[in-house]
Amino acid sequence: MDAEIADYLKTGVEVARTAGKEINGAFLEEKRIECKSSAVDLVTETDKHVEDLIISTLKKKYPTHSFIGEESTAAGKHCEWTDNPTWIIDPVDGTTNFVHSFPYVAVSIGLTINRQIVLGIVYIPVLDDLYTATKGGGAFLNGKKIQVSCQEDLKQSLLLSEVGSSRMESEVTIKMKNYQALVLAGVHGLRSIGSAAVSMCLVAKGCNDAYYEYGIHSWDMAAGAVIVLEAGGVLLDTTGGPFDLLSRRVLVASSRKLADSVSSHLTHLELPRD
Ligand code: LIP
Repeated sequence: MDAEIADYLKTGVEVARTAGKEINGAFLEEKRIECKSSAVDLVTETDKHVEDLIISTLKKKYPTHSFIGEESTAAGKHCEWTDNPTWIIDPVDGTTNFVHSFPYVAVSIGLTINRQIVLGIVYIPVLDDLYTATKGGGAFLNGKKIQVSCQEDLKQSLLLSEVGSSRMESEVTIKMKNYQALVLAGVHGLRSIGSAAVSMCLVAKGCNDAYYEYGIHSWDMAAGAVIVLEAGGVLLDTTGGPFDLLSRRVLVASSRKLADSVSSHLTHLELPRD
């Protein structure tokens, strides 16, 4: 691995672990909750504090780098993605899980250079599971190489998706229609665990075969995207076209064949870009 990327990875892992300690410390405590875009789009003090901690640590070490963070964007900072090295951060991916002390909560840190995702770190502090990947360097869970399943058959597959935080009837209707189409197509199961980053890592690890979601953001997907690719998976737009980090939608799968089968059952949602 390139020495510069190795240094970024080491720093990113250190800060993710520090952030994880903060999340674990607050996990069973009572949380002060605020709402963002909807009554079910939640944020806690921990989200804000952990994002500040991650960005200030990385900024100190890499003062010329750029940053996109979920909570800074929610607070009004423009989401500007350029060729400059850009850290894309979700301090607490799975905030609703965190609020309910449901353990799938992750620190998600991706780094893009020239708008290519070059590294991804997803740390689930409650489980002490650390997923990492660098472009061309493979994907790992707690230092052990991981690989997607070899599933190609929709009828033999276990899938993941989410209803998300929009409560617009037209969006919810399409999401439910998609669930119904896949269930009736005969999948083994369709799970929702409340975190895009964790969902992508479970596909990378091979214990789930595909995940798609509409309505998520670059910070939910950046790290998981490179982890799935480096584990041998495919990363696409939900239509089966090329993945676009700002498009608010994603489809990952163990194989192109399975991705195409999932995509063919979806009614697609167009969403405002990040
Ligand atoms: C969450 C995503 C999840 C989605 C939720 C939410 P957050 O991110 O990871 O997949 O369904 O609506 O966007 O807001 O907890 O960081």
